[in-house]
This record gives sequence, C-alpha cells and structure tokens, in this order.
Amino acid sequence: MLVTVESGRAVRVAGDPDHPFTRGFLCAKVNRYVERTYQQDRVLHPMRRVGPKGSGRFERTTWDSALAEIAERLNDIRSSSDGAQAILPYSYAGTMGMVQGSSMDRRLFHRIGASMLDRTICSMAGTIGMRMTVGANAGADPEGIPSSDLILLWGTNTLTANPHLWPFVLEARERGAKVIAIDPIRTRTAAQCDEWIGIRPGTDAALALGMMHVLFGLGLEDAAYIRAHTIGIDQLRNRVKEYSPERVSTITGVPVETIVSLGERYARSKAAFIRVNYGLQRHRGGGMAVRTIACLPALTGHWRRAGGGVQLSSSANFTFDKRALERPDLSPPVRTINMIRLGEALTTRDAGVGGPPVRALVVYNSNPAAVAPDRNAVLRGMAREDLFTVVLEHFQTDTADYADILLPATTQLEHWDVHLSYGHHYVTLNQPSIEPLGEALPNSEIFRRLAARMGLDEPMFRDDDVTLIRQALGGSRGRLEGITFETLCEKGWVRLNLPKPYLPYADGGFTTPSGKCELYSQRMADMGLDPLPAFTPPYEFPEEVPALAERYPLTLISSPAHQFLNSTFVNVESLRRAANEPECLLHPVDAERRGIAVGARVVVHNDRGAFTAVARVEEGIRPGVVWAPSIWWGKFAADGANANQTTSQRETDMGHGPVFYDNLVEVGLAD
Ligand SMILES: Nc1nc2c(c(=O)[nH]1)N[C@H]1C(S)=C(S)[C@@H](COP(=O)(O)OP(=O)(O)OC[C@H]3O[C@@H](n4cnc5c(=O)[nH]c(N)nc54)[C@H](O)[C@@H]3O)O[C@H]1N2
Ligand SMILES: Nc1nc2c(c(=O)[nH]1)N[C@H]1C(S)=C(S)[C@@H](COP(=O)(O)OP(=O)(O)OC[C@H]3O[C@@H](n4cnc5c(=O)[nH]c(N)nc54)[C@H](O)[C@@H]3O)O[C@H]1N2
Ligand SMILES: [Mo]
Repeated sequence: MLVTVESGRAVRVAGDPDHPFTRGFLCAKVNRYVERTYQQDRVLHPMRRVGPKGSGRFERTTWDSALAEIAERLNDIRSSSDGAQAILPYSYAGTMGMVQGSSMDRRLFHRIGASMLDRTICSMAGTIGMRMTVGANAGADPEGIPSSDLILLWGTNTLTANPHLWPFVLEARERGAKVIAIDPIRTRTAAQCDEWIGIRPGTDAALALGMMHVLFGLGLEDAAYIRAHTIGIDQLRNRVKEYSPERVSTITGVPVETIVSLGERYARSKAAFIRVNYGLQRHRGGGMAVRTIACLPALTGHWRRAGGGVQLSSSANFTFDKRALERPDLSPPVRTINMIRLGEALTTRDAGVGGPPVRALVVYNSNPAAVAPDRNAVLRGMAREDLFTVVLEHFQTDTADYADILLPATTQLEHWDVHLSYGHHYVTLNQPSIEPLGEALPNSEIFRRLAARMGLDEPMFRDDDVTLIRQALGGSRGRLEGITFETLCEKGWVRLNLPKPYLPYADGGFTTPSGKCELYSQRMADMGLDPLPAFTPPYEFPEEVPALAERYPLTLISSPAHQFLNSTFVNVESLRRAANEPECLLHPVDAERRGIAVGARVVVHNDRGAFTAVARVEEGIRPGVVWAPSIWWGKFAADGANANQTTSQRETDMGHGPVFYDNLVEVGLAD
C-alpha cells in the first residue's frame, strides 16, 4: 500500500503498481483506510470506565495512571492464590503484523505465566487438514494460475475476500480456462464464474470423494505420480467405492450429472487450480474436507505443472523466527484456553478447562464481543463486574464498551511492522507514514511500557520495533534468504526465496512423516480420526438431527459482507452505508413458505439466540440456506444483536476451530 502524505497528513492510499501480486489496487475496505484513520470517533487517549460494565461510558485519563492501574491489577492477580493463569490475553487478526500482532505482547504474557490462548478462530481446521495430507499449510503458487486450464473456487468468495487473485483468474480464462465456484451461495464471485455449483453446506468432502469416484472410474489417474509420491492408494480406492455419484448427490444436493461432469473435467484437465479457502472449513468436518480436497491433485499429478494443485494458504512458507519474537520458552507450563470458547471461559469457575477463573482479560487486535461464537455467552462473561478488562483499540467497538481501561492503539499508517501473507509469497514491510494521532501508541510500545510498570526488566522488553523486525527475519536464511530490513526498505516488499514458477510438490517433497502425499494418514489414525478421506456430517445436519431440523430447518451462513473486514470497517460511514443494514438473504421458496417479502423485518433465531435483519429474497442461494452478510457490531443494529448470537462454541474435527456456518436457524417475521 502506497501512502501519500501532505504536510504530515495522509491524504491517499493506493495499491503498489509494481507489486507482482496486488498489482496496483486495494480492496473496497482498505481503500477507505485514510477515512478510517482520521475518523472523529478514533480512540486517541487512554480512557477509564465510569458507567456500569458494558455501558461504554469512559473518562479520559493519562497513560501514567492507566498503566499504573493495569500493572497493579495484574500483579495482584499474579501474587494471589489464583496466580497469573487467571489472566487471559485475547488477540487475533486486527493486525496480522509480526510486531504488532505477536511479539512484545507474547513475551509479557509468557514471562508472567498467563493462560495461553489457542488462536483457532479462523484457520486451524483447514491448516491441520493440509498438514495431514501434504505436510504443511502451503500449496500451489497463485501466480501460476494463468497456466491453469480449470479453476475451482471452492468455498471462497474471491471477489470479496481475496480480490487480488481475480486478475490471475481472468488471465487463465482468456486463455480458455473454465472457472467454477462451489458455494451454497451464488456470491458475487460465483456470479462471475462460468458455473456455480450450489452445494449443501458442510458436504464438500463428499463431493471431492465423488470426483475421485469418477476419476478412478475413467482410469484417468496419474499412475506414475501416485506410485512415486503417495501412500495409501489401495485403501483410498476402496474407500472411494462408497461414494458413487448417486450417494454423493444425496449428501451434497448436487445433481449426479454435475458430479460426473465435474469429476471428468477435473480428471481431463492438465493443470487444475483448486483455490480452497477458509469459508469451507467452518463446519464440524472442516479439517477432513480440506484434507480430502488436498488429495485430488496428487491423483491427477497436477502438482507437476504451473497452475496445478491446491492452495489453502501460503502462510507456512513464511519462516519468521517466532521463537525469538514471542519467547514461548519463558512460559511455565500453563493451561490453554480456546479462543472460540471465550463465552465458556468467562462464565465458568474453572474457565471450562480447569484452574482458576479468568479474572483479567487483555484484548488487542480483536473484537470478541462481535466476532466470537455464542455471543450471548460472551457478553454475559464480559459483563461480570469482577472481571478486569483492558482493551487496546482504534475505536470504541462492542468489546471496548466492556473495558475497564481502554487504550488508544496506532494504525498501520502510524507504526512499524513486517507481514506475511496467506495468499501470496511476498514479505511486506510496513513503514510508518505519519506520526501517531493523539496519544495513540503501537501495541508493542504499550506492552513494553506495561512490562516495565509490572517490574519486568529483562532486556528483551526494551527491544524497539525495528529490532523486532530484524529478529523476525532471523538470519535471513532459507526462504527468507535475501530478505533483510534493508532490502525490505528499498521497495517495501520482497518475494520469498522460492523459484518461479514455484511448484512445491512437483517431485514429491511432501513434508509429512512419510515424505509422501498421505492419502492414508497414520497420524490421523493415532489421533482417533478416520485415517482415510471421508464425509463427516455437520453437527447440525438435518438428517443427523431431525428433531432440531424440524424446529430450525435453515442453515445460516454468516460470512463477511463485501464492505467489512470481519468486524473492522463497520464503523466507517461510507462502507456501512454501502452495506445497508443487517440483511438476510433467502431463496424465494423459503421466503414464500414463511410469508416473507423483500424488505420485511425478520428475526433469525435458534436456541442459542436471535438477531433481526431485513429480508432479501433472491434465487442466488440454495434453498434451505440463508445468508447474513457479517460481522455487524451489535451497536449498529436496531436490536443490538448480530449473527454470532446464533453460532455455537462447538469445535471442528481437527484443530479445535469454530463451526460458524454449521448452524441451524429458523427465520420468521419480526412481529
Ligand atoms: N472483504 C473481506 N475480505 C476478507 C475478510 C473479510 O471479512 N472481508 N476476511 C479475511 C479473513 S480473516 C479470511 S479468513 C478470509 C476468508 O475468506 P473466505 O475463505 O473466502 O471465507 P468466507 O468469506 O468465510 O467464506 C467464503 C464462502 O464460503 C462459502 N461456504 C460456507 N460454507 C460452505 C461449505 O460448506 N462449502 C462450500 N463449498 N462453501 C461454503 C460461503 O457461502 C462464502 O461465500 O477472507 C479475508 N478477506
Ligand atoms: N459469524 C462469523 N464470525 C466470524 C467470522 C465469520 O465469517 N462469521 N469470521 C471469523 C474470522 S475468519 C476471523 S479471522 C475472526 C476475526 O476476528 P478479529 O480478529 O476480532 O477481527 P476484527 O473483527 O477485524 O477486529 C479486529 C479489531 O482489531 C482492531 N485493530 C486493528 N489493528 C490494530 C492494532 O494495530 N492494534 C490494536 N490494538 N487493535 C487493532 C480493529 O480496530 C478491530 O476492532 O472473526 C471470526 N468470526
Ligand atoms: Mo479469518
């Protein structure tokens, strides 16, 4: 991102035209980063709560007294019989920078022995799924896409969530590639594709197994690749026999002809690119779904060619020195709390996992009061009068409303950082372009000062941000070879030390224990999971829970609105206006059955909770599925609620991830 500064004020942000992947444009939200940065409602001073918990009433205080109070409260907890485990840090994706996201903060919490946070809320199910099949969450290079002859956008809303991929897709299409979206919703992305396959939510593993059935039936597998680079082909062949197109059709709701045609086109293509993304794995069987899809290119040998293979993420290629940054070695053995079970952690005496109750919560880079599942439980917990809550923020979010102390944090325009990517292979340096607004400080500096206040005086608590960047780059070895603070300063970004084209598994080289693509996974067997690809029904799959489905027959998908970045940007006026108000998209068949007309105010509900929305009725969604573009702040909704009122704290099959879209609801007219 290029920032134009005039007289010390940022006036414009733009994409870098020289960047090989982002190619000179920004997404709809980040385009508004200047507007967001200078908004009137920025938190610019330390604030202290004056009203009741959750009221969002604060008075201005000084850094000195805010830090003194936090240090005293946290040190009291450390020296109490509960100990430091009663302190829970809570952070996620506000910034994903190595410095402002996971450096000084971790050092502090590790050093005092706070509870560990298992950061599962986005990607863990799929990450483990990739590890089981190919060894790491690293896949095909998206810059190879122009050489693809078939592109499957599988469980991803590319034009919203990953728009920089699109020009590569268009290039391939100009050369004749077909593009297929597999998504229960005919998203704006699906609408631009050659074909939309409106699959039932949570059934993708079955579809992939059906494709294998077709592929084996036609004898189109790449026998040489399979022999050299996979294990478990015989077991897989047996398993696949159970997934005839007819059975797969019953599970997935995809017509038999479509399954057969998809399987055949995949098998006959030379370099199919499967862009699987995180939307797909927010169901009980999310790990297995990704693991199963990741088997496909080994069966066809597409890994051999540019544009062929699967990509969930590129993140595993970024080998930053996290040990040096975060110092996990400093932590005594402590308990771990899963971030998606925050509701439980705050409302049970032993945090749901044993040990002391959570007595202090330190939130940064996250808005759990909007984004965490089972929002009613989360808010009940955050409202506890005996819970001491510190929030580092740009704005007074739903979470900030519950803070005892609210601290002003800097934005990307105001601080240093170094970033990985989870969609491409370039390391990015974030240089500050303006001075911090008001009294805002970088997260790193806030934790540095807090550590000093708490009496922690090890030298590592004095490392400045540029030192932290250098530490993140380690010895600039391996994939980071040639990537130093100095080389990053030249252009702002440097490609990882990977060949071009980068073909990670062209000659095998899988990083699994066997060194092969593990069609059969001994590790999964050891974990008590099915070692072979299989369809795992969602928790709330109507056939599995008929009584529940009778009351709540619709599956709610609450994936991001085009204008929002999770819950970030919701308070940016121009974007919120474009997003209208909380909406709920229904298929005409479902709407009619319920007497719901376009524009009607509806209530979406289940046993966990409810939120209201305005109905949109369109054909572009599978019957039985509803879509609530998210993630609204409660405070911007008429009823103070959002979609996470209805989601559950259950965990995926692998990685303890969330099941946001594995969620049965009913929709009715709001009186
Ligand atoms: N504008 C915008 N961009 C973003 C974000 C944002 O909030 N806003 N968030 C960023 C983050 S943190 C992430 S993790 C990524 C996420 O980006 P994506 O991986 O694209 O994930 P989602 O948007 O959650 O879901 C994508 C699609 O999956 C579909 N889907 C849901 N369930 C299933 C299923 O069972 N099977 C199939 N085949 N499809 C299903 C949904 O209908 C949705 O259209 O985007 C990043 N980019
Ligand atoms: N129902 C439903 N729930 C979901 C999802 C969904 O699709 N549906 N998506 C899930 C996914 S994929 C993710 S990744 C999570 C994301 O959940 P979060 O990680 O909580 O992400 P955001 O909602 O973007 O909130 C991040 C907050 O960090 C703040 N922030 C940004 N930069 C900084 C900084 O430098 N310092 C500090 N102190 N604060 C900063 C922003 O102002 C913002 O309020 O939500 C999950 N929740
Ligand atoms: Mo995410």
